[in-house]
Amino acid sequence: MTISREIQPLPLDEAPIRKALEDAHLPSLLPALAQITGDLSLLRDDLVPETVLLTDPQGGLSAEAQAKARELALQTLVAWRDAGSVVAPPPSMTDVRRMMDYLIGEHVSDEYLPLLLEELAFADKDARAPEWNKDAINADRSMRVLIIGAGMSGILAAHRLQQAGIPYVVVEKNADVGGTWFENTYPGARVDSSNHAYSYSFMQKFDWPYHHSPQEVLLEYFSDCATEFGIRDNIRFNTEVESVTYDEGRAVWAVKVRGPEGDETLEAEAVVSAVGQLNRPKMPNIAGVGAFEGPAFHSAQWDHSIDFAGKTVGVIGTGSSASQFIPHLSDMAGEVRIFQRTPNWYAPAPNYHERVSEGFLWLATHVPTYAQWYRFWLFWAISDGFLPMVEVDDDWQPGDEVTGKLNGELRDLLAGSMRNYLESRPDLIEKTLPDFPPASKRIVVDNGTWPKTLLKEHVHLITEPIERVTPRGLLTEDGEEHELDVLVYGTGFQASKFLTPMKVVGRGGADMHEQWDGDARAYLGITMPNFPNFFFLYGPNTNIVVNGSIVYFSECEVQYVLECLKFLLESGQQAIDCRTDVHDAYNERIDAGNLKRAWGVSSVPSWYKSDSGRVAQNWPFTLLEYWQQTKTMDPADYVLL
Ligand code: N01
Repeated sequence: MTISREIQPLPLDEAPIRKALEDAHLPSLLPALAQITGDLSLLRDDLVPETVLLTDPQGGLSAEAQAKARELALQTLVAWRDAGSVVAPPPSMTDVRRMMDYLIGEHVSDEYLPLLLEELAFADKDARAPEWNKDAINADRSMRVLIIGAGMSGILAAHRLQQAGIPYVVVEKNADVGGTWFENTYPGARVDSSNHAYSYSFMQKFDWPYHHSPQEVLLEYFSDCATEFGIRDNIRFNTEVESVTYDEGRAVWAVKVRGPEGDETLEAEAVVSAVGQLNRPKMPNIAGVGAFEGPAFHSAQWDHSIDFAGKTVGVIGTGSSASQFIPHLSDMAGEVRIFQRTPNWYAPAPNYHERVSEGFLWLATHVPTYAQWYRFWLFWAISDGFLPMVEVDDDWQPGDEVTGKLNGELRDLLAGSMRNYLESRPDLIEKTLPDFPPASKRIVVDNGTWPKTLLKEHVHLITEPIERVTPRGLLTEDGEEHELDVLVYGTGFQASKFLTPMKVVGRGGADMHEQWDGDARAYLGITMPNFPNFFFLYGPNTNIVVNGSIVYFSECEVQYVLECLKFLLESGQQAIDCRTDVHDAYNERIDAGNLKRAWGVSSVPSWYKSDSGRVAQNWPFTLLEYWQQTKTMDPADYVLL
């Protein structure tokens, strides 16, 4: 089991405490100490952080203030240990608010408090667990739920249904759980949000080895969650859903699956799609794909049998995946030719490849609530406060390099960082600096590895468009044929083709894909008209761009789905079908919101948009708003069947 939430006793020797404090994240440590001792005077005015910025973890505290804070922490921990290491009773709301205010250096708005308390999950309290049970509400009612997919969202949905006593089965096409973390095994795959935030709020892990852990650590985490939740026996592995059809007369979904034993039809009163947005590899629409005679594969289907030593490897694409595996390829291969169609913005994350320091780890596993306060700090640093940086000002014009004042400041920061690295190669600066606003497409996380890779002599960045794939390599429009030994497609996923290739047929024979007509929409990203009791997790317009972790969204979505099921049990209704007017009005607002964001107005290609150019993936508003909207279910939004 890798999910450790154990807190070790403090040692009698002061030396290890003092040593660990050298690595302390002080803005998180002092509220933790205030909480365990109940002594809020520790949150001294002279030690209040000025900022919450990922690039300035100590919040602008001067060296002198940091030294004072460390000494104060040492004295406090020693005294607390000597008094028996008894954790003070849970703090009052007023006290929690004071701790939060201290940590972020300003007043936390009232609206955020309940959300933040859930996210903090002190004392292992799972505030989002259903406090009801199906049989207590209606033991006789048949309420079987079929979940498609056992990745991060599917595991979560299964756990919540189990907590509520609702029978469920999970159908998973792969041989094990983990979804994206099971499939993407390319070298260098790691989570590009901090894993202290990219984890379930109620299953926080205190001993993450890295700030951004590699794929195998994330896979282990989700796998251990599945085991600990006790859901594995309800998962049918190596089984793929082919079609889902609603039987109106019986208010039951017939789910046709293909598994090791052949085809079978399962029945359920409700279906939860947890298939993810970045699930089906996308091959580029370049002439001759398939013509290359050497080994060729997509990043999500990495061929681990290949020995790259001495080989010339071509890579199409420079998105988040390619930016992670190309540096590793450059260590292994003789030559790497990178074919870039559109450049990216790179966000500096200095700790991207770093192990969590020993001192931090020690504190996280010896000081109760320290890890949770660090999660809160991250939540604040990456969340709603960041949104204004991608807003479109009223005087924005198509073609502008920034969408507004703050976006311009972000641009300067990112461009400055890239220029510094590539100072010696103006040609690379020219090729890598985008002429479009930051956040028009996904900003790639980096710690300087990308520009350093480009500077290697055997790495070539080619921006000449590809004309076609040939048996020997890639022909670019300037007439040059780039001969390759291996070709890797880092070309992303069919993100806007939600639920492809499944066929889903709802009320009145409505076909889900036909209804969407290439442009997926849903109410809250969760339900859509004509598909009663069918719920999406990570559905249309629930992807976040700059603010937060996608696990947070899944937790909100699952909470809403559970509310819907509870309503069905309590009301005795057979099914709920989203009202068309509610769905349409909601989507109008989403579209208008996205048009006020960099990714909505920009014309650069990105997986955020469907073929029509509409942003079908992204949520344009705050995290708070999504939490508020999904906290409860309003029956008035639905046709009751
Ligand atoms: O895919 P992408 P990705 N000709 O779609 C290029 C998540 N992720 O797999 O920019 C030439 O971003 C395309 O060029 P362009 C993360 O959310 C998470 O890299 O469209 N080039 C682009 O460069 C990420 O955003 C982690 O002009 C073509 C690339 O292929 C998402 O997955 C790690 C082309 C595709 O980039 C997808 O990232 C990795 C063509 N015809 C990924 N077609 C984590 O850490 C496409 N391209 C959790």
